[in-house]
Amino acid sequence: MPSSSSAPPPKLNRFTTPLLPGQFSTETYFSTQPPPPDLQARLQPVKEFVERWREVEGKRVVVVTSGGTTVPLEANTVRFLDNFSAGTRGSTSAEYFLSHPTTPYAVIFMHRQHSLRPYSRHYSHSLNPFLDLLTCPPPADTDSKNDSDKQITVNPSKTRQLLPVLRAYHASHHSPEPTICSLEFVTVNDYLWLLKELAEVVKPLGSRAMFYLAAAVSDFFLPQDRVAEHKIQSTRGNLTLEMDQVPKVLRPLVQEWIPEAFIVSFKLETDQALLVPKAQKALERYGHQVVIGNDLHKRKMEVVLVELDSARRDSSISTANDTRKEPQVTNVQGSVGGGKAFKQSWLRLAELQEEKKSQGLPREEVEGVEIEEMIVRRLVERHDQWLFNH
Ligand code: PAZ
Repeated sequence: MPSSSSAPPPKLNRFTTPLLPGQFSTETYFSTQPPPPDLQARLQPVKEFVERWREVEGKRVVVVTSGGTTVPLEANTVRFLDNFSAGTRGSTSAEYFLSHPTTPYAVIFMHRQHSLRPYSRHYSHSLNPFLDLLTCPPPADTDSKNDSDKQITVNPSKTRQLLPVLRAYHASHHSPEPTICSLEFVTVNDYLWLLKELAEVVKPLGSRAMFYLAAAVSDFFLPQDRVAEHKIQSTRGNLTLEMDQVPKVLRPLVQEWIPEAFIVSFKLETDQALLVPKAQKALERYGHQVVIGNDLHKRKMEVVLVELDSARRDSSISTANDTRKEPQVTNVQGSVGGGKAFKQSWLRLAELQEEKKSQGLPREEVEGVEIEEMIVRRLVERHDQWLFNH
């Protein structure tokens, strides 16, 4: 078992990269860490969902991952480490995929238990409490036979906003042919196993499948044999944790499990200067299609899409200054394969607001726009291209 405390000699993974102590290859991980006990039963509805949509010619399916993973410190879990994410990005994006004007997707929504979900997210936040939607009947005689005394209705001032959300929720979740299917994870181990198995389930869709990996996944974990069974007692003094590295499953996802799919990953940073270089590095390393960089504090206002610029692969390209016009293209020195070029395009909420304003939308609608609408719109165009090329 890799662990820096026992300091075994470096092993090689299947790509012959030396593994440092405390690093797991994907193979070692899945052969030593047990799957969640009910994994296959949980996947069954997803298999049926994929089978149904596969028969609809041209229908696209997106796997959206959303929310943060936990790393439990105890098997009977009282304490755990968590990754930052409320599930806003994932649940909001899922809605825009479901309602895309020309190409509505079917969505497999793989999310952290109790994190935000499409449609219900509008009313689960403390800023918009669900109970404030309702009118409260006056206190009634509890013995009254008159049921109209006890009826609860939606406050008329809220129905205009609620109705389209409710309709979209019912159409996607409760129609005879639902367009969303959900799967929950809690721990990073649940997440990794679900992602691996989902890739196999979705594989028959080929290039019609997209992965939109917005979940915040822990980079570190505690191997099962080092997790305490019971609550760790404070009487034993201070607590020292030594965690191992989670394998980078993006590589096998892209290169082995489902190479035909269109794959989008996210990169979260707190130093904006790192966004583009780290996104480029991820693209070089894993060879997928798009990395979306977002800064923790500005993630609702702007994001950057970074892609390989295959048209300019070997040319020497200078950096443009204005990132708001044409996608900026930069050349990366010393990249794997040599001379790889990337293009980056910034998406900014202010631009979407301008667009809506120029279409004459009322002020409250302009103010309510979300950056995920732009992200999804752009990705659907890229997926069109991917399908055309394949
Ligand atoms: O769910 P949320 O809106 O609160 O946060 C979304 C996010 C910042 C976790 C997501 O956009 C993201 O960057 N996910 C990848 C995180 C990472 O680099 O592991």
